[in-house]
Amino acid sequence: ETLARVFELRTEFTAFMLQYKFAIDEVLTKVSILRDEFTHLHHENPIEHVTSRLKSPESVLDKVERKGVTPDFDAIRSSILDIAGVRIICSFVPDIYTVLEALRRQDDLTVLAVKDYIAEPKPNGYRSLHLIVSVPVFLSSGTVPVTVEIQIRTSAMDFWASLEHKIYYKYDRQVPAEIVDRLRQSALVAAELDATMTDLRDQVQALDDRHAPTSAHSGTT
Ligand code: 0O2
Repeated sequence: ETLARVFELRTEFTAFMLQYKFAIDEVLTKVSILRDEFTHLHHENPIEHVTSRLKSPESVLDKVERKGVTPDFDAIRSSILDIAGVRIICSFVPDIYTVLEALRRQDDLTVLAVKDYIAEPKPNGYRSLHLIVSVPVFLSSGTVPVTVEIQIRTSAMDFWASLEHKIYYKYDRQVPAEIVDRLRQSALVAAELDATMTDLRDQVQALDDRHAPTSAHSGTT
């Protein structure tokens, strides 16, 4: 009987995790369509690249324990909101908000929460825009809403965050003060780089606009 329960739980867990995988697939399709549309119709693309990850079962259970969540599927579903994660990397900070607005306009995607760590960086210097969204996943048994965390950041923010993440886990979440300090400093440098790059882009765009052909016939020969 215990063995039967183990198999039952395993099937339930597989079904649980699969829903998050499908939700990632849905969001990736949406982002890929947006990206193609921007490239082909607007001749500019705010999306540099996109990655995704499904939290590992160990990592989900670790978070369940850390947050003191009741270990049942419904409680996990409503408390752990980043089991499915999609990360969108943009070149420039304003692009992040362009992508946010484009996602908000999608009828079948509900933005449940926005955390703007760009307007208000974390004390350690972390910057990114986080969205918690709900997307419908169409299963043979019916449609279920599934939560996905979408992180939107620039390449500079991503560079910083990936190094900080490695350091954080290398020191088992107990990073020495001196390193924390240097990371905070380097986050400021990354923010400065973002600001300079946006300025440069605006300058180049202004130049392009001035030199843009005014004649309706230009470029047709
Ligand atoms: P991984 O390995 O990326 O999955 P909580 O998720 O409940 O602990 P909260 O406020 O709900 O906290 O989530 P928040 O702040 O939106 O952060 C969730 C994810 O954002 C993290 O997932 C990281 O991916 C990223 N993140 C948040 N803060 C930092 C930070 O200070 N440094 C870096 N590098 N990433 C951060 P996980 O599960 O921690 O990690």
